[in-house]
Amino acid sequence: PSAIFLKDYKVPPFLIDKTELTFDLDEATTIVTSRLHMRRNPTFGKSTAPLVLDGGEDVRLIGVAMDDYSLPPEEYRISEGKLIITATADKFVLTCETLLEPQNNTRLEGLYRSSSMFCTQCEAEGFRHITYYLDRPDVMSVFTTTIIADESRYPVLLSNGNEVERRKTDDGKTLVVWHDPFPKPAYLFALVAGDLAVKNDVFTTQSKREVKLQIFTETHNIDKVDYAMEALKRSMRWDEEAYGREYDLDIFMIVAVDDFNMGAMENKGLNIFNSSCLLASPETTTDDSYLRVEAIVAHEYFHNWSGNRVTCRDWFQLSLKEGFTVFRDQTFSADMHSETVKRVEDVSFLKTAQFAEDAGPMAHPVRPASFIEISNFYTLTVYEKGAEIVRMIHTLLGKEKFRAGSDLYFNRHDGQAVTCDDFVAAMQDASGVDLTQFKRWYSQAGTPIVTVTDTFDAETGTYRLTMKQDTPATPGQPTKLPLHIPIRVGLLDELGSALSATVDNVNSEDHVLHLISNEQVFEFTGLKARPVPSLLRGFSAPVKLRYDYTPANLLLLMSADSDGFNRWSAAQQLAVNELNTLIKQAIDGETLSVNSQLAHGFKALLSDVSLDPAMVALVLALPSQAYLSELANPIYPAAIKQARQYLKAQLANTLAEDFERVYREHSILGEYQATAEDIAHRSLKNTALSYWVETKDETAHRIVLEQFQSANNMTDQFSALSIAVNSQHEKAAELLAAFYEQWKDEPLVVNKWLMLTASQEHDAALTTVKGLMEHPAFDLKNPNKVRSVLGGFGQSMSGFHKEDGSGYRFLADQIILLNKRNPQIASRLCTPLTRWKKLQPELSVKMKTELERILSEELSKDVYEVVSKSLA
Ligand code: DPP
Ligand code: ZN
Repeated sequence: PSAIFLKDYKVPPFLIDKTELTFDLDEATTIVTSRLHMRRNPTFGKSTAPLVLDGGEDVRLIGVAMDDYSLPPEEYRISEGKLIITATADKFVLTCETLLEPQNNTRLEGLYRSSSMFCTQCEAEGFRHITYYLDRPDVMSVFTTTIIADESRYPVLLSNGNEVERRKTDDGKTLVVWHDPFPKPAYLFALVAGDLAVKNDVFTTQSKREVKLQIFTETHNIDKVDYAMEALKRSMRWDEEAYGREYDLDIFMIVAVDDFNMGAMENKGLNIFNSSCLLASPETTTDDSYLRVEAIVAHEYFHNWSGNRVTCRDWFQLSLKEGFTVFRDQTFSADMHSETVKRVEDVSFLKTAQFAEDAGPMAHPVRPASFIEISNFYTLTVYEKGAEIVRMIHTLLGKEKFRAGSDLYFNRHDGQAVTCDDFVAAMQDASGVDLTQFKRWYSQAGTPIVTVTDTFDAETGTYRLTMKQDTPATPGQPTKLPLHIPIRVGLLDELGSALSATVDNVNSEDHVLHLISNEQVFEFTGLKARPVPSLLRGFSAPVKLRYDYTPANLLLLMSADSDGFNRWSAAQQLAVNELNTLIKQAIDGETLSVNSQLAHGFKALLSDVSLDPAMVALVLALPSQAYLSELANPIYPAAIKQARQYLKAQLANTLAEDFERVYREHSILGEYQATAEDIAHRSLKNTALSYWVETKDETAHRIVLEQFQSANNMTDQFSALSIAVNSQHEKAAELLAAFYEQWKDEPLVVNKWLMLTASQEHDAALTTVKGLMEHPAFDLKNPNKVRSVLGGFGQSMSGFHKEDGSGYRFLADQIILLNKRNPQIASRLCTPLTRWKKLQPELSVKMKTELERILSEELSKDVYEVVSKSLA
């Protein structure tokens, strides 16, 4: 397989003004007829280039005609999946008839079956698995879609836009025609057919148009869509208020399907969702999942403007729509709940998973320069780091100018397929802020390290911060240029009060410093004593910050900083420092011991009733094994597990009474509500219980059982179960069995059970996961189940990182098995193996051996790209 390069981009030689599709649906063989109204693209220049249409090996061509002249076989050819027609007019209608086998489509790209329905997934390059087409986002076309199907099995027939016709055919089938007036790229095409239940609602837009809202699911799930419907209406309102963006069609539909490679898809007017990202009920859905449903409903809805009305010119520009839309959904969730809590959660995720990606063999710029398989670039870098770039632009411009920039962007480019440069240009033109150097964030991979040192001159009352930036080399980018890094800073006195200081003639308690060189000095004047700096407030840039804080500094920031995010950040730093000491002891085979300063901080926190319980819970959560692995070099998995368990038990024993008290204080009674307030109480209560149970106190152990049995919501029941499993509660196995019995008919709950079971930390973890693969609840065809079991397993230090390498071998076997069936999922499963270079030497060689074994197989482009780059 070979790479495609951004620098080779050329406008398409042909355009497709209108696309008329007819689907004669059948499980075994579906016939698709397309009529493409095509012409040569005037901006391509004079050309006699042949017409080359994208297709797939799974598309069988029945016939092709040009302006109703059936082409004989010598006038076209098919090569490497592409249909090539040499002689074409300047303007013509191309008719293609293709045959598909939806029930044999296990890749879940193009048209496929999920349970009893038909559905599609076309992003990024799935449309070519339906018919021959110019399958690239800069070819935008007006679609009319006719669906013919058997009414009794497929009463609901949906596509993009508005339904314009419905009638019976001569042979008794139903025929429905949908027309979408907005030109769109093929990746936004969708079709759904099934016997589905529907929930209806209405939204009145700011200009007083009524939009019909519909959510479709299989009948047994329709009682679980109320929350998504409310979230949709909140999203529609928010996008009007925050961005002035109104919905444009008369109908907006969402369909839930069980088998889906991604979370959800923003097809124009017809979003298709993985049911795990749409369905919610108190009994079956945890708080985390509620918030996820809300965020993803919002995300896909927001794409209607940032992605659909203004789309990407080519797939290198993916972050144009994804980074921006993630930023939009993050801000939305912050507005709906708590800004600080949301920020901590997002940053925590970024620093764990995106930083790891940026430090590994698949590191790539937010706007990649090349790829072998675009599906591999739906990454944390494109999404989450991309969102951080937009957030930094927001910081640099300020709220009003940012809004002016986004208005200009949408107005200037409505109906166009554009680039990240176009986005930045609109921001710059509307604000007058020079973003020339800033743009390097799009092209330079790797996480910058910002090292800060300071001095204080008592005589002049001047405090100086010296900042250095350095971005480590990444594959293909040995040297790096300095970035424009906005660093938000405040200063505290020794009691924790905010200090005003003057920087560049501006006096304030909070400054945004512009680090633009490799090294720079910033002067704060007007100070009486040496301050404690609160650096990188709100995580104003996606960098690794290094400053030598004393434990006392960190305790001060943790208890007193006016920036809520940095209070959390200080606690995390303190925990990381203590954990690193313990990890080192574990590696060296010493007895673990630490004089924990964190305990003092936690004690104060647990008694401060003025704090948001959700924030307290976040501060109490020790850095995850995954985050500690990201920080470590090399990674000693067993030492990380041991250190973390040790510190948790220490803190639990020191603060047992506090944890018990907090558990009881935050136990809320009454009906379940997914409000920020109730979620916060549950979160703190369950965090407190997770510590308390570590004391081996009998009451705590009894309470875990009671909560498991009497909980009236999944958050509390599942928390009790997780706590039992993670604390190796003597009844853990019994509870796991009981939970499965209780929920075996609810696939989404079973997925959580699979994940928890597969990620357990114990000696038999590998045996357990092998058992799960044979369990009746498992299904290799369903991506959610594969992710639960194999994704869960990849997190287990004891199972995955078994000393003899058998955990790696097991995962490699599964990747090889899935490689042909579902390349996208197989490729995702490779992620934990891409970290081999960072592992302790004995494990590293074993992991590498497995990667080499995978590479010796005949591989899909997806898996080939990840594995070959990992070994390079
Ligand atoms: N559906 C995926 C998302 O919204 C890809 N566009 O991020
Ligand atoms: Zn998206």
